[in-house]
Amino acid sequence: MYQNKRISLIMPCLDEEKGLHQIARDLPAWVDQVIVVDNDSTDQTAAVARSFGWTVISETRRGYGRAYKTGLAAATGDIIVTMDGDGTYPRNFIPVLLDVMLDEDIDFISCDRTGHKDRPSSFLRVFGNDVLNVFIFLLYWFRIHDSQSGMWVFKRELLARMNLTSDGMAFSEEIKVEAFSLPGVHARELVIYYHERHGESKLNIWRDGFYNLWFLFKKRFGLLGRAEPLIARSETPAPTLAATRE
Ligand SMILES: Nc1nc2c(ncn2[C@@H]2O[C@H](COP(=O)(O)OP(=O)(O)O)[C@@H](O)[C@H]2O)c(=O)[nH]1
Ligand SMILES: [Mg+2]
Repeated sequence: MYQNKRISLIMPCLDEEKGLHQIARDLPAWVDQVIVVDNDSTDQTAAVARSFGWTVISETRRGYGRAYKTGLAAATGDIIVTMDGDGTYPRNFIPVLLDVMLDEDIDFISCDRTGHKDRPSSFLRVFGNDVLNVFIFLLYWFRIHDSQSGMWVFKRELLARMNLTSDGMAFSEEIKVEAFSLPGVHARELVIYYHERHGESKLNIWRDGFYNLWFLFKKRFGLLGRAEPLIARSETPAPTLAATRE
């Protein structure tokens, strides 16, 4: 619990046993629920996650977005935090992000890696991210600096209103497009640190880059239809009174 809110952490994982060890070392103890969505990893990802007392969901259908949809549907916290299982996103930023979220009544925070000068990223990745950011602006009319970031902090109740169709890497931009476009939702980007990765990236820069660009067009022009919401509206909790930190 943090400030009387239950916190769920969701991580899609494909061969991330090393990253999970690193995450477990400095994950705040007050995170109530940790869900690892595994896709038949060939290393000890599932066993390592269980050894920390975390919930492992085995998803047979491949894909980053598919894993997220399964994990998010199983989350029970009031607030959801997401990150890769590779250890790149900063666990010690979680309380800061939650403080900002609760103090400023933000519904969705997207973490921005682009302010970090030592960001371990190739030119192609930065360029591809920038191209996608520009197209998001042209197609959806909101400005974002890191459309491909995998760390988000948001109120679980938003899932009842989001149209999340992507099973692949485009899920990351899609959840932001939804959050920043939904009427009445206060969405913000905040800068975070970002660390070197353990293990190999599953991103295929050219294939995923072009696919994610094409995805933005398809979604904008209504070619993707509507997906079932991940949670029912009735599941959303009643508003709670502001409370003190645990
Ligand atoms: N369960 C599952 N996780 C995936 C899949 N593809 C990627 N991931 C995980 O999603 C996260 C993001 O992928 P990553 O390779 O780090 O992408 P990058 O951050 O863009 O280099 C990592 O924790 C991966 O292990 C998948 O098909 N299934
Ligand atoms: Mg990663």
